[in-house]
Amino acid sequence: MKFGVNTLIWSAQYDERVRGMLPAIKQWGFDGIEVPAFHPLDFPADQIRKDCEAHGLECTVISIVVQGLSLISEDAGIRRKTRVHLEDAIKAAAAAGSGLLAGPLYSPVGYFTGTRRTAEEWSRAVEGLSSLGPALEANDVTLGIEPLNRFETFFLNTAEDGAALCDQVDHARIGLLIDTFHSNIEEKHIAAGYARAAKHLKHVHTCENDRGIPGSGHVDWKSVFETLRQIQYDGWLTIESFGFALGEISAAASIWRDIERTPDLIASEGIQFLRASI
Ligand code: LER
Ligand code: MN
Repeated sequence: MKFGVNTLIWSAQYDERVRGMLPAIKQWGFDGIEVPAFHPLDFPADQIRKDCEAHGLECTVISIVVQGLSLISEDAGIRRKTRVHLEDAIKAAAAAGSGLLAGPLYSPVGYFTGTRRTAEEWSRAVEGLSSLGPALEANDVTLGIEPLNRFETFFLNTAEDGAALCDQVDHARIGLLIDTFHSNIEEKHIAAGYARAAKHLKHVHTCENDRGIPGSGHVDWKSVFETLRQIQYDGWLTIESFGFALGEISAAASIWRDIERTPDLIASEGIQFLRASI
């Protein structure tokens, strides 16, 4: 297994603040960083690739479907633009040296229709995701679709539904990212969600129930790690959290206070806990 940390802990973009953290991230014991490519055409892929090489780090990439786009929209034009956005994100991930692009890649975080998911929306997601197959092959990238908790999306909340979606898409490069933070809200048992996702599991976000230091809250890590070992998961364990005062990013993640004494501690103490536990 490899250990990663998402740079949204320090900044909304890959910038000098993040670059300055790379020596510490390496020294704390991480194998790689996870960087956001929310706007793939403005993504500094070359810089990230070079910096990672220079510091002996690898990289994974997350993206979102930005406001105004949606793979499940009834508007075929919006769906087409969303596929282009996702293909650009796939290319950006590959250019940064990542073989993985993950995140809630179906509709924007915080987008709701006021009703539950419809069969039409489901079919559009299956069709839209399936259409990304050739771009994934051409760029040697794998997709990790992330279910989110009910307060962030209505479309995909559980590992069960994520696995059903991937069963229908049925593409070796299209699977799931399961995040303990969301699972803690939506699953009866977090570990059971990982067992259900097993066949499709491509990426794991190891987050405490409050997005604080992994190991400091009530996530049942012991059973999660037992299950990950049982299903022979061999991918990334990536700590994801968000700066405490990063404007739009903190707001999107509903971070309204200092979760820990410093953001750094989420990474530096979190990795110690993960390495000692797995
Ligand atoms: C958002 O809650 C989240 O978990 C992120 O991974 C989405 O990009
Ligand atoms: Mn996540």
